[in-house]
Amino acid sequence: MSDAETLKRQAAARALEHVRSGMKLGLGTGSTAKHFVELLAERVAQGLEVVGVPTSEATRAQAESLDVPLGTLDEYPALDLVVDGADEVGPDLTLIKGGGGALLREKIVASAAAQMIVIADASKKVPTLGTFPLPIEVVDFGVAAIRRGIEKAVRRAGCQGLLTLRRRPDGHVFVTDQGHLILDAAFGVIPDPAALAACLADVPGVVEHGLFINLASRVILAGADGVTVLDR
Ligand code: ABF
Repeated sequence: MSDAETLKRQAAARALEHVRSGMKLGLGTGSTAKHFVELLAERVAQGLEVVGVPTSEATRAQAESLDVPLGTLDEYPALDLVVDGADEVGPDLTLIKGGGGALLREKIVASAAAQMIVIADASKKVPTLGTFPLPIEVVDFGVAAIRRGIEKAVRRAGCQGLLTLRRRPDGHVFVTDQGHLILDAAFGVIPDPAALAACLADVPGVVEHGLFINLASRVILAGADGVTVLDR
């Protein structure tokens, strides 16, 4: 396992310490969350009783293949805990998420959970959000007009930058699990995440964005010098 994967696994292992039998658990998406699901499956095989609610079809497939019992958010609308990754962790545990394209389900699941623990390698911690392009999920109608609406709105929050329609490695347009498209916004710096979130919420056609504000209660970062826990 590479050094980076080892760090992700360390963060995932620390998060697993928060899991108790009987919990309803949101299961995140991405390479770090994948480690968590693998470790969770080992505990389930040893008798831990949990129900997982996956945040993506990819995580559902992984969890199913490892025999982690699953349910839906309709069956379990109040979750005890969600463990998920992030693309950037900023001040006050504000996050950029959605690099994996699952931000909409991730945010719905996080909002349904009593606690959200984010796991990441320490490189994800930043003094100011925005180096990682902000994913903005939009409907599949009038994307050029939605893009113009976003460009206009974000200026009110002091942001500007190129919006790129996300594509898959094979060149086809990326479509989310909910059938939407993603515009990745390269702002460089997001001076006021809450103001930006409010501006984006006003744009017709924007379904959701990757700014997670006041959702993460704990961030577990694994770095070369050990594991750091940040609480909000
Ligand atoms: C999900 O996976 C996303 O919200 C985030 O975009 C990404 C992080 O992936 P990784 O753990 O692979 O860096 O959590």
